[in-house]
Amino acid sequence: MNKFKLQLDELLREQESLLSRKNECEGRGNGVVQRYRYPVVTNERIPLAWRYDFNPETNPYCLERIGVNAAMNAGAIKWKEKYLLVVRVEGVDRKSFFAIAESPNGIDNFRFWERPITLPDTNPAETNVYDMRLTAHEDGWVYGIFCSEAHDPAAAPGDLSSAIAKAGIVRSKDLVNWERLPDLDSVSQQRNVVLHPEFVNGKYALYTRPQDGFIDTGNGGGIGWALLDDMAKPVITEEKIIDKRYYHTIKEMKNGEGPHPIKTPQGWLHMAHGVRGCAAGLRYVLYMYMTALDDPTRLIAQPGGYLMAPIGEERIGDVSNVLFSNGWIADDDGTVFIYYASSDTRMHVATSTIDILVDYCLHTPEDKLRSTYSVQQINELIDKNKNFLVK
Ligand code: M1P
Repeated sequence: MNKFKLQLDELLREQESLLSRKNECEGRGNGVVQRYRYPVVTNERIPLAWRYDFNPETNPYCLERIGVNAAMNAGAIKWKEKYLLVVRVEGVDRKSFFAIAESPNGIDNFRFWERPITLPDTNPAETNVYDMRLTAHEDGWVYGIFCSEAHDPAAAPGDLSSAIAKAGIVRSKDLVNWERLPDLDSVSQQRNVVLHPEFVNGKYALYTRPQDGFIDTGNGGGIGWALLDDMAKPVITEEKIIDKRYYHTIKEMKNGEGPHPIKTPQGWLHMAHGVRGCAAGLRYVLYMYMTALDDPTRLIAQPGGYLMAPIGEERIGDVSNVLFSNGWIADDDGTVFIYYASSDTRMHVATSTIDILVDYCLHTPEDKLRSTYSVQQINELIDKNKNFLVK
């Protein structure tokens, strides 16, 4: 056998053993979520046909021709009994695009469809696209809302970093063919925009994240809410903040809605990311909150602190100290698959149940915003526990 074929076979074998490796639950943890040991999608799992030229005449050294840097921030949906991630794949050229990886059980064996998603190219200024949230809306379409980024046309000469973030919108009925709708029209920049799955007062409802600049949210006070008459004419006329940021909390600097909320008998269950600054830079964690069924803008539960923060190898990557989630799947039996990326590098899964997440939201003490109240909450728990001490 020639050398080229040996090398290619070896690459295929190595990748297959990675793709087919069974994932393992890491144990009970704090009881709320169970992490799984191995990442579910990484740059190494990107199909070799996307990266290698398989022709020995044009690739005599069997070199990778198109490198992939990261596979992260995936939207998620259950589709024809399969667990699908719309992964943000980032090339070594720093451009991101979307590609669907599919698993039979939600925790391992994620394999990419034959080709990445080809988005309709409607705006020549659009340079980068990322972080798609999927919503199977009650109108019958599956919508994908993502960040569409362009160089700021008003940037001073020589300023090659200033950028503009907008919400791009696509919809599909088969997840293969995507119709591009106009970008969301908003007075501020927007990232982390998410479509609510139901009509609210006959309108489409969006979770927004108004921001003054490309990085800083500035006056944008937190996660917002806006109603639209028509997804094909998406203009924000009014926006209100429903989940605010506060001083000295996990979301002091920024926050953003994760995937669309899950409907439960007790209310809408939300997951979001919160960002604070520290000497090591920005720290991104995942947190939860709940809103009322009859008014998805009314907060009914705000468990204090984070649900998940980066641990172990999750803490290290391209942008270290980051957990980010824009996809989860609630199964009919109540299992919730939380898909999250660590440090802008790789995708993981953790599981929980709707009942446990609701219990977590309704019974975790709120952040009362001062150390003295934190001690008070612990003392209250100790007092309560006195009658139940196990000898
Ligand atoms: O690098 C961390 C994250 O930063 C941005 O999120 P946010 O707008 O909330 O700060 C996004 O670029 C996201 O993709 C990235 O994971």
